[in-house]
Amino acid sequence: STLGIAVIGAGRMGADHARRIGRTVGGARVVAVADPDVERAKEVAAGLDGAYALTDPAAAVAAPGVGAVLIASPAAAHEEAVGYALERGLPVLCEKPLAPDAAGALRVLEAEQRLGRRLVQVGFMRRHDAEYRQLKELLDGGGIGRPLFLHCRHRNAASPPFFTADMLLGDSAVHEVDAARWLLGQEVTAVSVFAPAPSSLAPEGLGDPRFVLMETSGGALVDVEVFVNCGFGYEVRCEAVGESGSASLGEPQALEVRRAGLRAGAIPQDFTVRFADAYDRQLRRWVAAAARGGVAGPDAWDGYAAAAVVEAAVAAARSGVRTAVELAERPPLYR
Ligand code: ISE
Repeated sequence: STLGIAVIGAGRMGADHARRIGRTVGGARVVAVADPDVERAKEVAAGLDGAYALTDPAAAVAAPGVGAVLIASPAAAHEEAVGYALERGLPVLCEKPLAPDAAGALRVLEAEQRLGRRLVQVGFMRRHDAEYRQLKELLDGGGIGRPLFLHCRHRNAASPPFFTADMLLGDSAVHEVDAARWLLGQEVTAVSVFAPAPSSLAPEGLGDPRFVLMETSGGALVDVEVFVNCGFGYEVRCEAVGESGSASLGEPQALEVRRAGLRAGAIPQDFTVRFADAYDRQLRRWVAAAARGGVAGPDAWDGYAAAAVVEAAVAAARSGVRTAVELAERPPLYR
């Protein structure tokens, strides 16, 4: 049978996920699309056979035939929408971040624990990317020895108009937080945030770019350049350095053309292109798991831990001081 999905949020990612469910992911169909802007919801629903548009997320979750919920609204609306799904015992794929702050994420953990099972998966799609998975396998297998450093770069061609300095950490750098926790199998214990003089080509007040330094429970260091108005394209790179080797991902993979004294290759402009396969795999695995009432990827604990690190990073960016990450005890449900 087909899993009916309510999509909450018809912005860029909501529209992208909904399209994937129609095209590349079998065993599921979109039943309802909710967005405060009903025209936007209608546009997304129009491309999907039998889906209808509405404004109220609670009504979308409660719609007949809905068996799972995909949340792609702005971060501040996630907690409420997750709540509607959990009230009905429905599996959730929630776009990152799970919540804008640790307290909100903690409330999601509490709600899930009251139910006694894990229903919430967070959309950290890099965990489904082929290169990231290879790096994870290499590290887990001890292929380069104990990891000492992760050197990460996170560059977007341009930030959307609604982007804020906090989002640079909470919406962009949060991916590096999750990737580091997952790749290393460690928690982040402290964060420092530095910045060069901001780029004159970035919107004023954004504080773009930034340099984030994370310390981990296993004694590794993770440095991250976050530059969301780099201008030239979308680039996510990571070099892991271990005691006996190093490994890098995200190196240019395009066809290389040599002509007139130059070497050239295309750079993807956007995350929906660079991580297209990862988004597909994430959805396919989630649909399969959701049909059985579970999750297949980063869970609410991962969402909470990332939110706690981001909160410390936001504080560190404001104060200019290295900030320790305060993490709650990991509940048995997530061990
Ligand atoms: C966006 O929300 C994402 O999740 C992208 O992966 C990230 O690269 C971008 O900076 C964020 O704004």
